[in-house]
Amino acid sequence: MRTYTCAKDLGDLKAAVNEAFEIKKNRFAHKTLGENKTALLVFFNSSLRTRLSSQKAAMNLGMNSIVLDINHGAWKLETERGVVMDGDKTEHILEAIPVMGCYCDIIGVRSFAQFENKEDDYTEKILNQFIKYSGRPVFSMESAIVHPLQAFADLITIEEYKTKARPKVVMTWAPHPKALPQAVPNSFADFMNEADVEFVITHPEGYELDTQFTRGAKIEHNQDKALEGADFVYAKNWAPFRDDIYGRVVNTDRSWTVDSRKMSLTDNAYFMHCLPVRRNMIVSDEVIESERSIVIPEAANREISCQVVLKRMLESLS
Ligand code: AN0
Ligand code: CP
Repeated sequence: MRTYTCAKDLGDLKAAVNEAFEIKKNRFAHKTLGENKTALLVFFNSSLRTRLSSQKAAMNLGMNSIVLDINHGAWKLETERGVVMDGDKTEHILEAIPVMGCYCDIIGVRSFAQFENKEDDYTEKILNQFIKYSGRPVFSMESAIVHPLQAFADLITIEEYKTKARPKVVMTWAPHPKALPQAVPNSFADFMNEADVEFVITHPEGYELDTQFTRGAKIEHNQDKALEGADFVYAKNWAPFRDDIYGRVVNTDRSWTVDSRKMSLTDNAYFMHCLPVRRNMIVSDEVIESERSIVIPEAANREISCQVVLKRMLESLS
């Protein structure tokens, strides 16, 4: 595997989930595969789970890892080609990326959507430069429009907890005070569309996601109706994708918050969220603390999803 950005990169998803279960049974089974290999984890944005789970996954495979926080200690990077660099940016990303590639074997990149230019975000301008200029396999640790390590961990979690052959999975928009990227819902939709589930998306008007990710998924604007009979409720805020309101907060309607009444409409559903989550905006204290909340096992599976990806990248080296 040379790049990891979407469900398709995993090939047969069932096989990938089975590989994840095998790794989960014995996460040290391949502890020499990564011997003398180094993962460089580059963060342009904050992280708790991705930062820790990726290092842990690398360690389980016998790899070393180097974490680079671009905004804390590295030179300020220019990302536009052709600019006269007479401002506050000291180094160009076109030198920085190949230099980073010199010191490692695999690179993970976190670079959120900037909401300044939709085309820059939706062409994955930063991530694709890493793919093009680093000379290394590159995986997204949430880039502008995808978060495939999260979505794979979500799928593993659903496969672990499901009690029906084809569970109903409802992804619901929920309110948040700040503009958040579409990466998590995009990748979740990408994976659910490939998985054996009944997938429904619910959001207020104006919050339609890019159809390259939602594809044929059912969209129901009435949240109560969407939640009926759900086996899994996957809550997430995202800012609008639509051109005229791209990346703006146009709705903070707290009637969309997932609370006990909303959960009572479901078939005793499990509650999921990628975290970090703002309580009593996205989800009530009662729901996230309830015994049907699986946000912690979901986060734990981030180690496993990353380990499958690193393992496959290591296997493709040399
Ligand atoms: C980010 C987002 O919504 O994309 C990261 C989630 C994994 N969330 C925040 O910035 C709060
Ligand atoms: N879910 C997730 O990616 O969390 P972090 O932003 O803390 O890495």
